Order: sequence, then structure tokens, then C-alpha cells
Amino acid sequence: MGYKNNNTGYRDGLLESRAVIKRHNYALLPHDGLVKNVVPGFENCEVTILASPKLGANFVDYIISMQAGGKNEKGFGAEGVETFVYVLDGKLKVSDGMESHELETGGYAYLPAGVLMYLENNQEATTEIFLYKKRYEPLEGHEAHKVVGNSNDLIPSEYEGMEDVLLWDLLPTDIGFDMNFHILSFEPGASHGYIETHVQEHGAYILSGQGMYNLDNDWMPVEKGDYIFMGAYVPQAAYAVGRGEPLRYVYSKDCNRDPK
Ligand code: UGY
Ligand code: MN
Repeated sequence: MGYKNNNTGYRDGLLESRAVIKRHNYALLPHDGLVKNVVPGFENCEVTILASPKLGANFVDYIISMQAGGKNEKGFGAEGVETFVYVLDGKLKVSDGMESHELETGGYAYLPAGVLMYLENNQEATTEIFLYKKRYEPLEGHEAHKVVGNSNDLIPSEYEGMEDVLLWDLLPTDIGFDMNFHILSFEPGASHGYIETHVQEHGAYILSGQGMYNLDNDWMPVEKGDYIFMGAYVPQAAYAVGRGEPLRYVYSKDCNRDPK
């Protein structure tokens, strides 16, 4: 049967298709394909840039192996830019230029926009960190503030009522913060309850385990050390495979803002 739209609103047939606009953007960067990048200011550090605006992300993620003496003396961040660091393995000294904190594996620090972050490997052995920066979206009457903690000291909650999926919130949920960092952990065999589609972006670094990850309705194998960028509205879900460790990842998620 024919279909006609003569701009009078009159249609004389059945609709045979529904429009789809595909603008989904995601990336899976397996650990064995990562390369080293030179980032000025980082000394004795092997830096890998992960998601960046070139990929469509509103943030930049890095994996950094800090060798003995590894540091960034000029400070990380900029005016209007917030920063976050998570210690994957080792010991890290982090400072806002006034006060320094000693972090161990699982430790993290958030510094609000405009406060430079100084990092220094705090041991002879290599320290591995996951580093993040993003332009802060201010909200009148509210502010973010420095946060220092260790994920091992936090109590996770059951994710959407599933006892084999646990969620940690690393940062406060108050609306001065325009993003949060979380850890999500799936016991082998556990999965998301449904394929999520949402406006927020994620940069996720896999801390342990193995799984299958659904990105825009394609399932792909992932494992410890891999990195996933999920742009806004990318359909996404995971299930954990294997018998040993949980599939666990640390990830960022923007929040608390009305899109402009
Ligand atoms: O918080 C989240 O949106 C999370 N459940 N997304 C994800 O794991 N891909
Ligand atoms: Mn999500």
C-alpha cells in the first residue's frame, strides 16, 4: 500500500518503518592494545590517554604507571577543571598544593575545579593510577569540595536489589558535584537486570574478573585491565563470566545537571 504525505497532514497508507538516528559512540580499549603517550609535566611516568574529547567524551581518562620518582611537579588540572585519581596498585602521595595525603591501593582523591593536583609515587616499586579530568559545570549556590578516601573503607549497596551485584559511591551525592565515581561488582554469573540507556557518559576501567559487555547491542568479551568508554545513550549492560574473581570496574558518571 502506498504512503503519501502531502504536507496537509493527510496519510493514505500504513507506516512501514520508524525513524532511527544512530549517534551512539563507544569504545573498548583492550589492555593489550594500549600505547604510551607523552604528556608534558609527567616525569618518570608511562602515560596512556584513554577517552578524550577526540572520542566524543566530555572528560579525559588516563592510566599511568609511575616509576620510582614518578611525579608531576607542575600540577594536573586547570582553571575550571576538576580532577580525580584512583590508586589501582601501589602508594601515591597526592597534594592540592597546601596539604598532602598518602593513598594506598583502592585510595582516591577528588579536587574541585581550579585546584591543581600534585601526584608523586610514594614507593620504589611502580604505582599504577587511573586519572580523570573534566570541565566542571557550576551550579549557582552549590560547590564541590575536596574528597579523599579509600574504597576498601566504604560499604557497598546492593545494585537494584541484586545481592550478587554491588555498588560503591566514591564521592558525595550532593548536587554541588556534577559527577561521581563508582565501583560496580558482579559475581560470576551475575548481570545488569536490563540493558541501560541513559544520557550520562562513562569511562570504565576493569579492576578484576572477566565478562561479556553489551555495547549498543553487541556483546563483547572484556577482562581486567580493559577500558570502556560509553557515550551518552549507548545501550549498555554486563554479565560476569568465569569462576574466580568478580567482574569489577571503577567508572565515572556525570550527574546532578540539567542538559543545556
Ligand atoms: O551507573 C550506571 O549507569 C552503571 N550501571 N552503568 C554501567 O554499569 N554501564
Ligand atoms: Mn550506565
